[in-house]
Amino acid sequence: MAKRRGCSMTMVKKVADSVVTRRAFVGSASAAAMLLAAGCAPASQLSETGEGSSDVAALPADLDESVDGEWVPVPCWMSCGGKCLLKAHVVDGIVTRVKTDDVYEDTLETFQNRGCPRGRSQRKHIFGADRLKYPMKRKGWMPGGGENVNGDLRGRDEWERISWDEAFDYIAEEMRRIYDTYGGRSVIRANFGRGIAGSKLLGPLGGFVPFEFCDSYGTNFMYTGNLGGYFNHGEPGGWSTNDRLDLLKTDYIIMQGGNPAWASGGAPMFHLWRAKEAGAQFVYIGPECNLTATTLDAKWIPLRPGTDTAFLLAAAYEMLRLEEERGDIIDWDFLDRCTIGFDADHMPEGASVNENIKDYILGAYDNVPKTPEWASEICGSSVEDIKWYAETVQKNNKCTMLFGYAPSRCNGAENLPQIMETVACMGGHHGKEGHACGPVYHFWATNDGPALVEIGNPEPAEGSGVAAPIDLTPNLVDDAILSNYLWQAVNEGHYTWFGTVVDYTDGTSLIQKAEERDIDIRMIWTDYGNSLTTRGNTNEGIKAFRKVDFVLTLDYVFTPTAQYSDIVLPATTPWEGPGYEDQASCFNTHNRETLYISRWAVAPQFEAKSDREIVETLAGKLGLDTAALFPYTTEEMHAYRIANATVVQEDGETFGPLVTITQEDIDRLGVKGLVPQKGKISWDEIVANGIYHVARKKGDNLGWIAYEDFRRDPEGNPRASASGKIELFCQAKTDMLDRLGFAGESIPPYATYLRPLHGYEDSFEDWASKKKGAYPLQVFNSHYLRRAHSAFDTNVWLREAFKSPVFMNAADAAERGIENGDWVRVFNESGEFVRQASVVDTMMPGCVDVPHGSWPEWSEGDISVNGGPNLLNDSSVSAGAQQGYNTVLCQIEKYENQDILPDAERPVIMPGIE
Ligand SMILES: Nc1nc2c(c(=O)[nH]1)N[C@H]1C(S)=C(S)[C@@H](COP(=O)(O)OP(=O)(O)OC[C@H]3O[C@@H](n4cnc5c(=O)[nH]c(N)nc54)[C@H](O)[C@@H]3O)O[C@H]1N2
Ligand SMILES: Nc1nc2c(c(=O)[nH]1)N[C@H]1C(S)=C(S)[C@@H](COP(=O)(O)OP(=O)(O)OC[C@H]3O[C@@H](n4cnc5c(=O)[nH]c(N)nc54)[C@H](O)[C@@H]3O)O[C@H]1N2
Ligand SMILES: [Mo]
Repeated sequence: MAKRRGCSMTMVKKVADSVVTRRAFVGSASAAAMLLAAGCAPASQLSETGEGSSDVAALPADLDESVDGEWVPVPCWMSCGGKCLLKAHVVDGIVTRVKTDDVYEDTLETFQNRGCPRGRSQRKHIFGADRLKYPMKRKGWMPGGGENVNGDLRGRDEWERISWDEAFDYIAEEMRRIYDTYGGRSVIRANFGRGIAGSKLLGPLGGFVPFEFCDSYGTNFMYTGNLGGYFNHGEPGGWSTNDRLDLLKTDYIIMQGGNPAWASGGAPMFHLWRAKEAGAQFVYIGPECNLTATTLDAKWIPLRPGTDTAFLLAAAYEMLRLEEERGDIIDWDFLDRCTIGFDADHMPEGASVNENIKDYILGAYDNVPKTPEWASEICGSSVEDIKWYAETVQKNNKCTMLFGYAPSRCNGAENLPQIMETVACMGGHHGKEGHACGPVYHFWATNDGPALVEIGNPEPAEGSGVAAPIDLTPNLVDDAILSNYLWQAVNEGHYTWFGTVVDYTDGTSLIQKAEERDIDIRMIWTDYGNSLTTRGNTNEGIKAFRKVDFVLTLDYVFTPTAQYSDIVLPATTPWEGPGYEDQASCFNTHNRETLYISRWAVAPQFEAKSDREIVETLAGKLGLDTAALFPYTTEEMHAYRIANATVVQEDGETFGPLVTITQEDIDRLGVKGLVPQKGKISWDEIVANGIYHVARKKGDNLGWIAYEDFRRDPEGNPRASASGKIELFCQAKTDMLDRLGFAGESIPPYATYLRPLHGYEDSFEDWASKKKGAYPLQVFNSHYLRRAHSAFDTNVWLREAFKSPVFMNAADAAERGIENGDWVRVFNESGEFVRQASVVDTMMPGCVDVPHGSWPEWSEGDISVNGGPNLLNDSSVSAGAQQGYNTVLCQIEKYENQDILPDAERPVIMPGIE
């Protein structure tokens, strides 16, 4: 095999850390060839030098931790919704070990922010053998459109290594042509808005078509502000819950969806465990008794995916019945003062219908009382459990009701945020010690409230003599496309426009009247995203990728999105620098009490360049004013963020500088734009520690009881809803859904049951006689331990630790002759893939979990192995324009070939020929 070009011994040493298991790389010659073709070095090539040993134990002696080195706080930045502290032990520019938070004592005051398996194996990702190493071009593609494109070859073409100069020339030439001929409306940026390319290149060039995204927060994203509940966490929030110390005062912690043991950043399991020690009883409602539920010894109430609204309607019915029977169940005072629309006596002015939720629940409008028996048939929870739940959430119990967002990532979940509130308000579970209702999600899960310490803006200090940055036009195009329709819009040249979804500051809907528009997409730009894996309907996505003139991807690894691109550029990770500008995602305050100050630990690997350098070079070539776009170096930006960080003061309310800066520091750092200031920790100390933790104590002045002021004085502290109250009747919701027009008919302003497309009822050919249909199993997609979405899927350590299975119930498996570990075909009308069955007793019969984010890989000919759940997803949208990830149906059968090796035992190969 040819020696690697342009690769010095130091470079080889840098990848010596790429521990690749022997088994993982006893690959076929063709697999190795594919890796090479994709700009990645296979392990065999590493061992050629004698240095890239293939076993952890065989790390060269000079990589031993006992050798002097430095522990550098490094970012753990993938999109799991949280942050933990990571430190890399660096010796001569090589990372030898990784550890996690040992800066603070692991006490109730300053719990440790300990890394998960993904964080701890991050170096296997950054220095992995599958890391992209140099720019690559698809052989069949040339700039110019038309015959030069050979779009059909995308995904199965050959690749060639090109120089950076060649890459920049090709890209600039093609982008100039596309922007000149078709303008910004012809360019899609297929990610979630992270990274700098949007604001510093595509925006100023003439804009780009973003995709509108409701799929993470589900229906909570659309109108929580209109309901009266929104709380801004710096990302679209939802309802607010109380802080972690208040959890110690609650009697019942009721989780409906959610799985922090797998999928919440920060330390929610620590906080939940403390609550358990303090005597809280746990309840878990969902299709699986998952790791969170079993760890906390929760009472499990099984419930089918997409049926939470039915369950909660019946709970409300039962609460009304109990109130009638014995009284003292419903918090009438809270309903009366703080909500509108519960009954005929509390209707808002200008209501479009003279109806209310109470009478709907009792069956006044459709002759269907929403009894536990009615709901049980749909949601699968027993009548007994529904009744038990209703009795438990009554006003005299201190309840913390925590909702995951998986239940709202369902078709037909439009009314879920509202019925959840209806039940919470009936029990009065807002604004009091020990009572709360809201999400268990991302970094604020189980420890909500305003941040107590925050990173600053990357701007010089006022009075330092260095000019502040100018405001940039972020985007010139008002053509947001619904993410579900993105691929169809490309393929059909047509889409339904409705503007932007929500106002981030107060959570109210911005949706405008839907309008049919033509669109002609010519270029797909991808940085910081893996849309061919993570967007619905992968097969439609492949068609879209094949249709356009040009696809460009910037990433560290050869993702499926890269595989279907024309030029792929190797980006640096935030562990490499200087040059990584998008540090916001690495520094953000998480868990309100902690702030991370991480930095780069090693030089850029191989030929990788930072996103910033790539964008800056292209901006220059395309005639933009780079000095205005990039006024500061990344080192300066890093220093400004630290200098501008703020922390809560002794009064518990005001904020002051976090870091003390002396003139000596400024002289030593050599950064212009800093001025001396007095803070709580020295520059050197925070930079060495990598973390600052605001200590909490029981009874301190930093606690947070959500909606406490509102509960006390709703008129004096109105919410962002039209009435200022919590709207159990929300005209704005109905008006917004009407403007969208996706429902076909108007949905009432109170919470009704909407039969979900591809939900449980649709699993029957005939609902009345209960005859099952061709796709009888309900699929949900957990956010899995092995990955952060699609990231880390090729990480060899994580592959070994966590397979990529489909979890199914033992009875469903037995019925199909399937045993644990068998390869099975998972299929429906949209697509199919093969995975190993993991047969469990913790899953509700009829439900299967296909963990989200696995890379579709076509090593079994036409059928994908491990294929992502989005192969099963059609592009349908629900009334609220939701991507119904957890309302998908499938069938499963034993696969004919049982000789497939689990991916941990195969080479890391790229998704290939379709
Ligand atoms: N390890 C890991 N962590 C992550 C991520 C990741 O990719 N990997 N992604 C991060 C991001 S961006 C997000 S959005 C969050 C997602 O966080 P969540 O939405 O909380 O996570 P999921 O794993 O989708 O769902 C959690 C549980 O909800 C239950 N469930 C599924 N459908 C339903 C339903 O319809 N009703 C009810 N009651 N329960 C249901 C399932 O039992 C599942 O275990 O995770 C974040 N954290
Ligand atoms: N079927 C199904 N689909 C889902 C979900 C589901 O539950 N089911 N969940 C949805 C949710 S909640 C979410 S949030 C989305 C997430 O969807 P995505 O954001 O597309 O998912 P990621 O896998 O996080 O993609 C990030 C990519 O960016 C790369 N990257 C990371 N940092 C950088 C950087 O600094 N520069 C560059 N150039 N690249 C970088 C990573 O290597 C990775 O390939 O997926 C959604 N898709
Ligand atoms: Mo998400």
